[in-house]
Amino acid sequence: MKKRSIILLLFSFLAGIATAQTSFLYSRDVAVFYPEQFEAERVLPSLAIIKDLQPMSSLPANWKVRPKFYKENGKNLVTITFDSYADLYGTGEVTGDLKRNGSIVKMWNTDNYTFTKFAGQCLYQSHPWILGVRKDGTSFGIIADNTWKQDFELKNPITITSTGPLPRIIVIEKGTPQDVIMELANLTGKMELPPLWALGYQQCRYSYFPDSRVKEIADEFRKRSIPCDVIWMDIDYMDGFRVFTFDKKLFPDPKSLNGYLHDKGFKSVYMIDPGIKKDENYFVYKQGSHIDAWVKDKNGNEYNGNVWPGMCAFPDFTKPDVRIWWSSLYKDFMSQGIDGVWNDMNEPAVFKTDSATMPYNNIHLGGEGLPKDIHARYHNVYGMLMVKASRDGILNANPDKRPFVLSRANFLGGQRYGATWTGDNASNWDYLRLSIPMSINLGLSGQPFSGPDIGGFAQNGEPELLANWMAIGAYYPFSRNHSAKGSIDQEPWAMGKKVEDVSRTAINRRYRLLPYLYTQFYKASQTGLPIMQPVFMSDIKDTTLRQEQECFMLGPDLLIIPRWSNKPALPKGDWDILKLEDNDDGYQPYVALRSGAVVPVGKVIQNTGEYSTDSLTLFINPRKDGSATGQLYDDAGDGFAYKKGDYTQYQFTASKFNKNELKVVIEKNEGNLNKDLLHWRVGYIVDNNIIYSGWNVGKEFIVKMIKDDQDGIDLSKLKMSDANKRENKGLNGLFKIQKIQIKSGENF
Ligand code: MIG
Repeated sequence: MKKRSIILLLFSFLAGIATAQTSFLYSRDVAVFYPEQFEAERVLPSLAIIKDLQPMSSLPANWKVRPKFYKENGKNLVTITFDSYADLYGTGEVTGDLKRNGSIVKMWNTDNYTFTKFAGQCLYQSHPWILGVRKDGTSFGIIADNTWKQDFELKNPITITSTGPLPRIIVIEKGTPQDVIMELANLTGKMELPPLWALGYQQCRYSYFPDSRVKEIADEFRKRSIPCDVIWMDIDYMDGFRVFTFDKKLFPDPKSLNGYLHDKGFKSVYMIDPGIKKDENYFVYKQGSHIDAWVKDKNGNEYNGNVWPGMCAFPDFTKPDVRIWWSSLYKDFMSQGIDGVWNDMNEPAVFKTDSATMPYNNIHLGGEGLPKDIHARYHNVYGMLMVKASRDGILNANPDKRPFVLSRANFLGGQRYGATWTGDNASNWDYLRLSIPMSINLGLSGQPFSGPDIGGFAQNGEPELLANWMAIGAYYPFSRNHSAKGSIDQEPWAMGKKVEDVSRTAINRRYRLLPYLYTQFYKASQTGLPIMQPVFMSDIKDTTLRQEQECFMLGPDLLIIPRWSNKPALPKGDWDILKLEDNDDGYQPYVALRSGAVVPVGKVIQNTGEYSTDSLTLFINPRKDGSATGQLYDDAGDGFAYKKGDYTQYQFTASKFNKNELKVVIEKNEGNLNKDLLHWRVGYIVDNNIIYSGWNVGKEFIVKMIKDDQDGIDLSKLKMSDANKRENKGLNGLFKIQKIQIKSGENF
């Protein structure tokens, strides 16, 4: 096809005129496919894709993964046949196994308490995205660029059923899964670098109140020397669940409460829901009504639905003026000394309905290119548009600070606006196991910043579970303990000394790993690569790793092996186990260091306010030839000066010096930040023990290398706990596929 005719075709899609199915290359490795009779005005503009997908050239004849679009029984279908073998991943945060072949995923944001509704096939976020990894590691990615409800059947061929119009399909072809994910980030955007404090350990429950209880919790952390950065305020701080207000009795002076927390090195995060109480005397309802902010019912009247505050109106976040107004509400709110915001219930969840949300034929007015359309079209992006407006508001309120928003609902590309947690899990082993593939698949879907409620939300936990969950919880990108109203306490100390000690050790480890972890966050913000990675990414040609979902990688250099993992599939090669404490408590996962890696580790601190990159230990696992490399990213930990070059990136390089010596060099290879030279030492492993060099202040260091005689992880030598003998039904056994009943009138 000639360029001109492609452009003509494209013009006619945008004008909504029926055309023949067409395809083109957007870039060398990205193909775009439009169906015949593409209904552009019902699908575009895309809220996921940030690039204008103009044709570069026609599709080469040997392009492998190609969709077919068709209609059958009034349904809009896409089928995609792929090679004879590919392992499928992605599709967001849903339940089930890491490897998603054979599963069904419904793209429909759903408030899904304990994940049991709709057979667990849809949760709070939708990512119409599949990553396919072939035997040889070459990989493809598929985006079904559509916000309407779509069902993905992950067989060969893949079948995508849209309950709205047909999507356009974007296919990425690359040599590795990592390259596919980076291209996904190029198309859908990246996470902005969060403030350092958001990487700290965080404590939540539904809810800490009154304010004296919040202080008590904060004091306990400091008294017990358990590091913690954030205390969270759930809905009970509000006056009758009216967002942007404070209960006069329980939280009479939020500013002084936040000041108290700040003095002790804590940040505070407060919840904001989308449901606005229908109350003529409530300023948010009054202002919103004044600007005609509310989502409309099918007759064009204000829609009301029941949530925590009772009858509520819901901001129509598709309207640009509503987003601006919503942003403006954060100004006074944040001035109370609030550090971050938690957007919940933004699927949007509506009580007393069969669908768990608002009627599909409600009306959103749109604007600035977004057309007026029904809720069915905008449902999946309601949360994303809300968190975008929230982020803008927080940034306007505090322009010199990096915003932090945690959102329950979101959509493909939503990493641009906020982090996420995986919603209402439960305090039992199945959910602990499930949390790992859930966060990994979120990372493989573009969202690197996620984690579950550590300890479990619903139900009462018990000490063994909490100890094991805290031990692994130190390695989730988002590390927060949270529990439901009515459930027993599960702060680190709530279940006795043993759990408290295990928790302290685990959290100490997280804080020691911060130099490495923050570097991984920086890389994720630059490349889109996940922070919590599947084990198979450590060796993409080794197909025995493709189903491993108990162990995971933290960045490319650390392999995390939970003590309860059962015969895990581990990568080959010479991995060193980092013995981080003198005494093994039996709960801390094994942390293995990749051959050829240098990982910077800091000191134990009580919160990120005490963070410093002075006195680093560089853990080194040199290859047989003595070579190893690593990086450290360093900046002020907050603010935006780093965007103007006020940061430092160090490169660590080890090489064989003499026969029994290793030379380690530190170079500043990027950034203008003039920090004092690092004070550092080297730690390397011999016979399972770490040998430390003395401290050094130079740029170069020679250490005696005693022969490293380890040769790969000998699993039989790793001591696993008895927890792996617990009944393990497999993750899919937990959520049996049931027929989904949707009442007539609710379907579309
Ligand atoms: O209907 O705000 O997932 O984390 O504690 C429950 C109360 C509403 C659901 C969230 C949960 C939060 C809870 N919320």
